[in-house]
Amino acid sequence: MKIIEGELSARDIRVACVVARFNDFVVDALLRGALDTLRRHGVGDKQIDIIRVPGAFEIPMVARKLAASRRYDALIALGAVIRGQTPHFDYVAGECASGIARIAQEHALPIAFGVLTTETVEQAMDRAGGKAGNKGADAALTAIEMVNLLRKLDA
Ligand code: INI
Repeated sequence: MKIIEGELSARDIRVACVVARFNDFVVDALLRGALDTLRRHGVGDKQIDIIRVPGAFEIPMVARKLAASRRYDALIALGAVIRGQTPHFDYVAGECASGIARIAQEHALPIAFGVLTTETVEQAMDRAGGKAGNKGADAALTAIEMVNLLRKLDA
């Protein structure tokens, strides 16, 4: 039996974080978590670009452009869509998630989904460094693992 899985070492990977400005009090904490995880796994600051967009709805368009550039081994999408704040929740969250999934598949590029979709601000804070961990950090780990897994599968 052969088990193939991605390592968590990341010295030679190039990553872009696509970061929504909407709900920045939550998203900044996700970004801190992602950057901390990338650095702890050996990714230097020169290997990381941060691209800011207005809201989660805009993430897929920028992700598509970055994917097409072939400059990055992985993207990390960070945002927070909070239902209590908008009747647009389902549109914004749905378009963001399906757009990211589509682009990742079309380009065979790992795009880690660090976009929170929660009912309340409190639930979002819990997942951005509070009692439920930091989903930005989790997304960074996923990105690293997927880069290494795809490299193994290509080798
Ligand atoms: N964008 C978010 O990232 N999170 C939200 O909770 C949100 N709400 O509540 O509406 C949100 N809206 C903005 C949206 O992403 C676009 O930037 C906007 O519609 C302009 O296209």
